[in-house]
Amino acid sequence: MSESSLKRWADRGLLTVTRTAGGHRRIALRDAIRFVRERQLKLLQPVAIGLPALDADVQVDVAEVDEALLAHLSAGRASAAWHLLMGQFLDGRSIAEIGDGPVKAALRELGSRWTHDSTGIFIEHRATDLCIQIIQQMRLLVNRSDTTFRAIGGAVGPDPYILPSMLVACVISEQGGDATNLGPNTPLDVLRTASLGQDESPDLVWISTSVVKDPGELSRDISNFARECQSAGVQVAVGGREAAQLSLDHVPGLTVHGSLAGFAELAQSIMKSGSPSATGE
Ligand code: B12
Repeated sequence: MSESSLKRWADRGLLTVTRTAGGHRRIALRDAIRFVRERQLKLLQPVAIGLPALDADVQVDVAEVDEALLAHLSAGRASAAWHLLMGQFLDGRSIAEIGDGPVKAALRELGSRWTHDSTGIFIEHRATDLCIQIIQQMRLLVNRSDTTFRAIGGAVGPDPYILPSMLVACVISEQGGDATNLGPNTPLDVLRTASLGQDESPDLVWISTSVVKDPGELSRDISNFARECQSAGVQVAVGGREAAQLSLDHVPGLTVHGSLAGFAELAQSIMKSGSPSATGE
């Protein structure tokens, strides 16, 4: 775009800018990326803003993204996988859509294609790591300093899965929240201390469940925890591959989600209602 277009957008408040001491307009990278995504603009020279070059030839139709990602992840083609997912991200696809769509589909297929022998585990670990790298980068690009709510969460108990909780944290960041991801293998007690045992409670706690050893016990523990959260004014969102196995009590503020997209709506509603006082006093 021409410099004058940029100045016009900035002056009309469409593009967030700050001023340097000398009065020049300064655009933060995350604000530039947000603008590009919201308006579905094309980034001609990503290198100019510190991103690796995006190969225009790698543009893939949305309907073919799942298949293409699976092929790249299976073969360990890191750069092709990066181009594909980052291209989708910059085209304005939300992180929730990317997680519910190509990432989940490709990994599900990888899991069913191989038995858990050495080759299968090698391919799974490599694919998981590639996705982690890409999603982590997306999170940095959507992180903002002016967050409107706080969330904390992780994958509870013996759950070793990294990606699900990481994706939830990304969705929260994309919706303007400040997410602390405690990651896999987080005991529920640790989540309790981190969320209710601190000076200031978060607005939201998320729990990811991909591995559930004892559904009855975990359901009771989460229900009790949700009650404690309720009295502190904290919402609890549960999701994950095994979430449907749980039979949770009806506790106000406790919701179960089958997808990141549904959860993004909840995060958005918390964002819109502003940061409520979460002390429960
Ligand atoms: C990668 C992988 C591994 C890696 C994990 C690496 C890591 N540290 O993350 C390793 C190699 C460690 C592993 C180990 C095992 N695995 Co494994 N693994 C997978 C695989 C291929 C991908 C998992 C993944 O990350 N998916 C991507 C995420 C993004 O998708 P998702 O979990 O569905 O999450 C989505 C939603 O549920 C939602 N969501 C998730 N959490 C939350 C939370 C909230 C709040 C919200 C709103 C939404 C939400 O968002 C996501 C996007 O939509 C799956 C296949 C699959 N179907 O997923 C098998 C799979 C889960 N594994 C399986 C098995 C059998 C095992 C092992 C038992 C193998 C063995 N014999 O040792 C072990 C068990 C480990 C354990 N301790 O329990 C089976 C499970 C079968 C079953 N139902 O029990 C699967 C399904 C493969 C298969 N088809 O057989 N595995």
